[in-house]
Amino acid sequence: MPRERLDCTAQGATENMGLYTGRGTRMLEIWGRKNSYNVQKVLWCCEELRIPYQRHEAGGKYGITDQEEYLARNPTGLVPTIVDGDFSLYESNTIVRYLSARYGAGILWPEDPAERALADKWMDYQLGTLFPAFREALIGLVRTAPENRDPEKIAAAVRATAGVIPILDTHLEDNEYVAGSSLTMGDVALGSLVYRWFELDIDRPDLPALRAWYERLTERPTYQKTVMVSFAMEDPPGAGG
Ligand SMILES: N[C@@H](CCC(=O)N[C@@H](CS)C(=O)NCC(=O)O)C(=O)O
Repeated sequence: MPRERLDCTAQGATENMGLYTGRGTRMLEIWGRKNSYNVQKVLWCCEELRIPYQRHEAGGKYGITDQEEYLARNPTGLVPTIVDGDFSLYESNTIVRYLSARYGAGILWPEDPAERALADKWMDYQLGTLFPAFREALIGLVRTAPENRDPEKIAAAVRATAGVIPILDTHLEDNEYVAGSSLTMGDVALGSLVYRWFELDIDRPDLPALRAWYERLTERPTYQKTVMVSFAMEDPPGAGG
């Protein structure tokens, strides 16, 4: 992905070297629009670990993702994609795992195998259970103009989500964060999707433990900066999500 051939706009790299022990002075590069819930996982992860990064607009109205150079890095044509030195990667949860393992061992990446498996399990729950249930509501309410929405599809997705999200609530009754007493990559994978579930105008069951966890997340400046931002449709037909 030769950068000079891509029309991408760097979006303010963080300056904090913090915990980052990356290769030389090369900065992590992230491709993806900041209103994408999958891109937000990666941005939030970087902020938590104080990894300096440079973000380039891609996806939605910014395009780029259908260019040959982009597709060579990420043949799905979706965002996010990262480049870390010579290494490039796509799939947001995999990226979060990679960054956590490489730059956040003992922080977002639990060193205890059982604790790590718990974080992993909740990442898989996000991708394999929660998102499939919620998907049509997200597409309908965020990415579709009001006049083109299918209310029945949206309602079915809202009901399906209400059927699976109590699993997370029950787990959080005895756990401050999904893998125990501190924030891990498991929370990072869930946080941007759950933000949308709480913020969209939909019916929600009352789930006190989930709400308490969510409120803990909202207190973190890193979450406020990367996730608690507008995910609204930009230019119809929309590029939110
Ligand atoms: N499984 C992929 C899904 C990526 C995905 O669906 N990204 C959406 C944004 S949330 C996307 O690229 N949509 C098309 C676009 O923005 O142009 C991941 O987790 O990275």
